[in-house]
Amino acid sequence: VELEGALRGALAHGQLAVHYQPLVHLATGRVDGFEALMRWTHPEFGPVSPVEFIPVAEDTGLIVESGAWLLEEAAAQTQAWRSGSPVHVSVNLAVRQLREPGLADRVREILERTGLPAEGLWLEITESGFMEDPDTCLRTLHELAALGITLCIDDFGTGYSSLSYLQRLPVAIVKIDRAFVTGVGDGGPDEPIVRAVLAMSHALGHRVVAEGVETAVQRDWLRANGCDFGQGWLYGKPLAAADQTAALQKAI
Ligand code: G
Ligand code: G
Ligand code: MN
Ligand code: NA
Repeated sequence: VELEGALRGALAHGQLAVHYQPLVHLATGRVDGFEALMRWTHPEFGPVSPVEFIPVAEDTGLIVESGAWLLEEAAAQTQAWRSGSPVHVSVNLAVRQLREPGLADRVREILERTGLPAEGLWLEITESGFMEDPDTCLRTLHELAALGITLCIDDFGTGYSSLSYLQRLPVAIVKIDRAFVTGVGDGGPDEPIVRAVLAMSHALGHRVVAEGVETAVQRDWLRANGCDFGQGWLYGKPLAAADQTAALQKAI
């Protein structure tokens, strides 16, 4: 309850910020885009982890307003970057947002206002997201895909993974959870699983992002096994937009 009031205040008083983490095309080492992540710095208590405040924002419905704010901020920043290089931005969608009537219209309006083309926007959803209200969610996902937006399944392999979603949802990207990426390279225990996810995703025409890439050994294994993109501390931590602009100038 306390956190809820503080979060309302944060939204009203500009305490929320967007950080960006690079997502790299593994074959070339070039930055293909960024994941936008919400950050909150409380004037008294300092940084509050999204692990704490995102669930509160979801439960209270504040995620709808703060999520729309983040999407517009991230779209405007990315459109500014695109004058130099054709990057995309990937934004997390909470279940609550996905169930909001008129989400696709709202997203379309944000694209129009910021000038970001639909091809410059990826939206990440989790598998648990569409379990609650599959009909509404599926309809919304189809509307978003029809706009030309790229949809991603986030944290793949954890939670309520269902293989049928891989085929039934209009997604183009599968993001393999960091829990599995940690265990690849040097004969690590998760190599068979990651190989299988890559084969299955590619057979369905999806591209694959490995999350949480921290070492060159992991990167080399992922590249050798045909993974399309990597994201993680090896390439860069989430940082303010100004700090990522420099990263765009070079291949990693
Ligand atoms: O960035 P970090 O690892 O601290 O984020 C922790 C969790 O919070 C992750 O699961 C991430 O997806 C989620 N998260 C971060 N920013 C947003 C956001 O803007 N919207 C939603 N729905 N989740 C976010
Ligand atoms: O659930 P989601 O994938 O959106 O969460 C992304 C979160 O993962 C971010 O909060 C980010 O801080 C964290 N993260 C990103 N890269 C790495 C990494 O290489 N290692 C670890 N431990 N966490 C990471
Ligand atoms: Mn994500
Ligand atoms: Na993830």
